[in-house]
Amino acid sequence: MQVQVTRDSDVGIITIDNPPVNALSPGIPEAIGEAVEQMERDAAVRAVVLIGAGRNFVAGADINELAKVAAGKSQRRPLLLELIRRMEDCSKPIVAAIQGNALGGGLELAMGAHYRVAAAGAQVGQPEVKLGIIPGAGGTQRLPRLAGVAKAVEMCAEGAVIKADEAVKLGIIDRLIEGGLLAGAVAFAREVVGNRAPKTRERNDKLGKLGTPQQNAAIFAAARENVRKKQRAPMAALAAIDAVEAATTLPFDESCQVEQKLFGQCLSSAPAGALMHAFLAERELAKVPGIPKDTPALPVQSVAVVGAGTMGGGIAMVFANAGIPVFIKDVDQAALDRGLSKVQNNYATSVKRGRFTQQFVDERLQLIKPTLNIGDFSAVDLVVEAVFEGMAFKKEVFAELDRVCKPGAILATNTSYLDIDEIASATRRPEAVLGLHFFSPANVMRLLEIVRAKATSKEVIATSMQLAKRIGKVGVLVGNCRGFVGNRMFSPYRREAQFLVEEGAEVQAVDQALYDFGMAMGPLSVADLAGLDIGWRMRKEFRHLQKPGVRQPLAEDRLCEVGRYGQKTGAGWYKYDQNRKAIPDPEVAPMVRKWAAEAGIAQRQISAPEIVDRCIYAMVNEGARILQEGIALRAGDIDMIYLNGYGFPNYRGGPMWYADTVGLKKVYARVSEFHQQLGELWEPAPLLKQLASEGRGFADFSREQAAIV
Ligand code: 3H9
Repeated sequence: MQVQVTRDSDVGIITIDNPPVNALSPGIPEAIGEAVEQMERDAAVRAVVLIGAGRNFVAGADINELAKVAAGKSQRRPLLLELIRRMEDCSKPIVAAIQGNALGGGLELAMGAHYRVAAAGAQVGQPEVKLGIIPGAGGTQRLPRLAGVAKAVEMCAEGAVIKADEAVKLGIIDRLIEGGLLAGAVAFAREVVGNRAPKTRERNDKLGKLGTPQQNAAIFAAARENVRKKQRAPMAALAAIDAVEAATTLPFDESCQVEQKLFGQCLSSAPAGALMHAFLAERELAKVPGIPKDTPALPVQSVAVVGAGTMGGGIAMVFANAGIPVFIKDVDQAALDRGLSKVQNNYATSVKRGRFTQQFVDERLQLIKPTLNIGDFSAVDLVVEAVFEGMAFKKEVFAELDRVCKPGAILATNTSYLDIDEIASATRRPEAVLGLHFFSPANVMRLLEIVRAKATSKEVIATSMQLAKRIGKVGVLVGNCRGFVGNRMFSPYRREAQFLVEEGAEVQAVDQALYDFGMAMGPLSVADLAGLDIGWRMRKEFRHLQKPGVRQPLAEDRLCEVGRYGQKTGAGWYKYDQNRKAIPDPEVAPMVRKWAAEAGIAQRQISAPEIVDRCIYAMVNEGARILQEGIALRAGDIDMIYLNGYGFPNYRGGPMWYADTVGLKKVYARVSEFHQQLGELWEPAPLLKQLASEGRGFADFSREQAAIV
């Protein structure tokens, strides 16, 4: 039974029991409604407690179900609005007892109760906007009545959750319960028996006077300005503000209709589909065929990092921030000192910005232990190698680590593109070797590619997946190939950005088109930030692998040849001032035109939509190959890599989701067109061709693959 009814003498108890988080899945609202009716009829019941089983009260409407509605695959909306009104109309006081999270529909349900009590550590919020929707069961109407207009606008438009003690101050929660929540809630319910049970929808004192909209006008104006500034696709946030505003200008029933209409509009919008996909895809990551959740993980109580450069230092900070002691080693004292001083500077900036307290930082720094002696690694559980990219050197490091580290210690490499199997071959423990590919700056970026080599054991993978969570990263399991998933797809994206400039597009036009598409930064600005010389060196190293006759990007190599490596040399695609602010450089276009003319590349006008299609579809076409090869387990995994590591707009769901929403028939047609115009680099991936002809999407393919496994 997902909703249980019991009694503690004169107090009826309704328990919602729908693991893992008591989401209001189909059938649950109906069952709560029946339980309320039963309480109403039971003469022995004088008050009611509504509580969730397990760690949470209710985490909201069922996102799996809402995602189906957003995708047009279901019409069924959660039947919450009527239930909440029915609860409010109950003649016996209902007390919502909140532990863990009361979010979205969960908070809306609690606001339909006459009182709310909470355990310490509980939190409440209306995070719907993060899913591209707004509260759809009266949340925008009842929250301002409890918390006041300004706070309700903020909570509904920004989606942040708040802790129980703040919720008490705001009037959302009536009392914090110390000790057992249920017993405390039952006692509270007895206290309020006989009181006139306040209906939230009738509590108008915090709304301002109805019919005098100017009272709150400044709050709404500031909120709108704020979300437009902070969010690239603020549709849901603006709708949430409109809905709260309606609460202050219209009678309850009418303003509820405004909320319903806006909720419906948001729910059928593309951003809602994309953001719900992102929520669910992130949770899917932990599901790895053949590695069940109960696969024993190895303990990771101490870590070591080889290499105190920018990457190594950042990685050491990640472990220290999670409370895990970490050695950091480099070849000489000077390198170690440089690395540590960077770490200290990073922490100092975090303190200045209010992200960490000085005490937190002092404690973290205590956990970072610099050393020149690899012998110190003999007892650690995990080593992450972050030395410069070069196979021969990496193999030497791994052979030494293998000699020094205890049996069973995991040896990970942070390489961005080298073959992990070959690195593992330098050890006698290939089962304990894998890639842990952090993204720069490692202490900030959420993404961690967990690269599985041929021999990597299930336990080592399970350990790494759990460790990713522990250190606050989104861990995505990927297969071993050049560039893994992220960089392998980024390479054609970057290649096309360069080609476009070589064919006549302005540098700024390329960046602007992709920024307007939603990317955090344009590809050429990203290249300047990362350093153009990295690709230049790599191209030189792998020149022997290039197919003769296939077009290669030339502009960045030439820019490097004239000393323009990007931000680090003050010039690349752009010029940079002393604050590293990009300034368009009139010298670049003539240089590129000259190189293009020498290479015989015809010049033409290129539109913004073509820029986007060229760059994004190049990425998607490679993604299709990655998916077919099994290098990524699901299309959603690729999307998670792009949302968390490459600045892809979350409201577009990731490159594979975006392609599905465009329709693979269309994507394939465009890729085929580019293939004809631009040659073999654009050969359509077989999977793209197949799915397009079958009228299916990458998500369908991933679902089928999962079913086969
Ligand atoms: C809404 O309420 C609309 C309303 O206004 C009314 C409309 C009429 N549904 O995150 P975790 C699953 S919109 C379905 O890893 P944690 C999740 O998929 C909703 N499933 O745990 C995962 O499944 P699995 C507004 C859900 O402890 C498992 O629970 N609410 C839902 O790190 C564990 O999740 C929100 O946006 C859901 N609502 O964090 C809150 N929530 O085990 C969304 C979770 O198969 N939820 N699951 O992988 C959260 O923020 C976090 O899950 C929470 C727990 C903080 C609750």
